[in-house]
Amino acid sequence: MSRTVFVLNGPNLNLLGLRQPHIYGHETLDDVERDCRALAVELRLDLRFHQSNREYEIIDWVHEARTVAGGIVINPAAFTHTSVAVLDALNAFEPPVIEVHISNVHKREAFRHHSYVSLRADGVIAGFGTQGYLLALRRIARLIDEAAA
Ligand code: CA2
Repeated sequence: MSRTVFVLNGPNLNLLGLRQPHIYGHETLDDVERDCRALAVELRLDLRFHQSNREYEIIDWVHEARTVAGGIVINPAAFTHTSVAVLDALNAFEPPVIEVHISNVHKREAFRHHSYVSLRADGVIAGFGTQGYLLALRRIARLIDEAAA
């Protein structure tokens, strides 16, 4: 099993830490990437970290992951609640997928309670702040280790 893990971030997450800190905290996406890369060294993972506001780019990265990755950590942001296309792409990816939400989507508006991506995700983390990304990486590393054992 490949130790390459894609960390994919959906629309508006480039604004992380710059707006709405009461919901999403003060860390920027660059901070999240730095923390993920530091943990990846410990977990012996090779990280590909991406963010896009364009649905097709997220889909193209999932397709690319099919050929090289042992897992995907994805915060699809608003595409979580709207995108059958992202779900279809993830359904064509076999290794583990962990869905991450910084906020507790279940404590928020009703439209955030449904996730297309959850129909595919092997695990979902919500409401742990940006620490959720690190927990997701630990889970993916464990699943990769177990598959190799
Ligand atoms: O809680 C999460 O991680 C979300 O995936 C974030 C999405 C939201 O649509 C989901 O329902 C839950 C929004 C990402 C936008 O992030 C921003 C961060 C700072 C300022 C503005 C937007």
